[in-house]
Amino acid sequence: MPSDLVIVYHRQPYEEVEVDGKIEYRENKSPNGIVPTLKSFFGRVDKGAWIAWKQADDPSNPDFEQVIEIEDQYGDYTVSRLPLTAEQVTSFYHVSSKEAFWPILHGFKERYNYDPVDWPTFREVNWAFAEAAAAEAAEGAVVWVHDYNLWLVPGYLRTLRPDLKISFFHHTPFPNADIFNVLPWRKEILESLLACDVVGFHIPRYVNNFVSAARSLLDVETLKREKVSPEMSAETSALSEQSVVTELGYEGRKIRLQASPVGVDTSYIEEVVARDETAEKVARIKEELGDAKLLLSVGRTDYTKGGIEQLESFERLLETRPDLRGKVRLMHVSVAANANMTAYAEIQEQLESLAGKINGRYGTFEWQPIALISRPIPFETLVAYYRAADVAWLTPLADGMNLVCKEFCAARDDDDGVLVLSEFAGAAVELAAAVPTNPFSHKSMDGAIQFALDLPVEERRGRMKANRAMVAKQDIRFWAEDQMRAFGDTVIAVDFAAE
Ligand code: GDG
Repeated sequence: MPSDLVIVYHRQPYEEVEVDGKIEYRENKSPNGIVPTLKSFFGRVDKGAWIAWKQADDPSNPDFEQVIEIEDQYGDYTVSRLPLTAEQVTSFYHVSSKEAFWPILHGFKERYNYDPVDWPTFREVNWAFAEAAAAEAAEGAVVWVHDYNLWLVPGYLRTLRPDLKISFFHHTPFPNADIFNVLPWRKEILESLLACDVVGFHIPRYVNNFVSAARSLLDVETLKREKVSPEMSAETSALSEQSVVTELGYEGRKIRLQASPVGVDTSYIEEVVARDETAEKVARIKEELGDAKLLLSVGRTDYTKGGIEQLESFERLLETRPDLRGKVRLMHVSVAANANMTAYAEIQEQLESLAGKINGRYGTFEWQPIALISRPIPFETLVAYYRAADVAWLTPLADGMNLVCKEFCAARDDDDGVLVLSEFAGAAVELAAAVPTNPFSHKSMDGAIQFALDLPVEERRGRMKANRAMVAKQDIRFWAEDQMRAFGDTVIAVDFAAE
């Protein structure tokens, strides 16, 4: 049976585990993240489909079923697993996407590595995703494609199936023409995106940047521009915009541009917070801390996340504020998602060397200023650290959104804790009550962390209440609903209240 909603997302929507020689498909251990929200849409259609990839030694004869049927709490849906060789995965994902696109998307021209990109393989893999989506989609179905590693899917899909409604969401920033046009495949990528009905981004800045890139190369027309809502224009952020283009015309078609900030599952986080085990964990962490304050930083190991800049600022803090020695601890969680890539391995080494230097310079037998954690922490434990922290210190140089800051706020129903947030995280346009910091400036970085540590309790509460209200308002459901609404009435009715 063909599907009314097809989600194209490079990862599979469950964990595959082998039990007694048989493969079982299980829900991901932690219901945190966007995958469960995406799957929840399957409950609203007669039939859904998910397209992802799976590694195979011989893609023409894979040792697994390519299309499997799943029936779970979310509904009935098929999962198509495109068999890709290890070489194809490395080429399309680790090389083209991570070494060439990722640095450009985040504005790091100097890290852009063009030479190893194999464009024919990138096209081939994207074509395979498009073909698989076309095979599953019913007449007039919605196909929702995620992220830049699938940039060419909309264009191919439009050729294969002109009847479909295609939406594409970027989880990263989108740079302006000056930076985007470093990519030699710029025109092909933009033309593919303009084959969509809806192109989604986290915030208005990325939308306007996309328009700047499109305008530089193609004859696009701005059909509609709207004022940005107050919920997305905090003056404290470097990424705010006053107005945003919401409709473009290209080759006789209208393309809706939609800025919807991804949010977090506040109800799930609150449920974890309410558990007795969480309270016990928080108590243990606080006991361990004694009278020291906990600064918490969480993120993937990536040069975009500003980890080095943060450790350097922490070193200056200990240097200039001897009174804080023994009184603050920084827990820096930096987990490698792509440990085998040179750029990430380098950052990891730099973090380790800097943390070691600071601990060596200031630490004592009783007190180590930095705990550098490189292994993933279970989400429930992470929530306990969110609860125990005095300050969440998040300093990315560029970040599409940054969900950690929202998780931190969602976990603080005690209305305490201070969020220090980079002006260059997408979330900064929403969280006007965060303490803003500019990771490119020593003065700003050092000033913000000291300001946060010295903030009186009433002000902490006022800021946290305001941030929490925004995080609750623009949560994960708001995002999904907003993206779907962009299609107009024709599509899947969204009714979260009915859940
Ligand atoms: C991309 C964009 C955009 C981290 N450490 C642990 C752990 N995490 C979880 C956090 C959070 C997630 O990973 C990280 O999300 P972010 O949004 O902060 O960052 P990216 O991974 O770079 O995500 C980003 C996002 O897509 C969504 O569109 O916001 O800008 O770069 O949920 O909790 N989770 C666990 N242990 C850890 O040690 N369990």
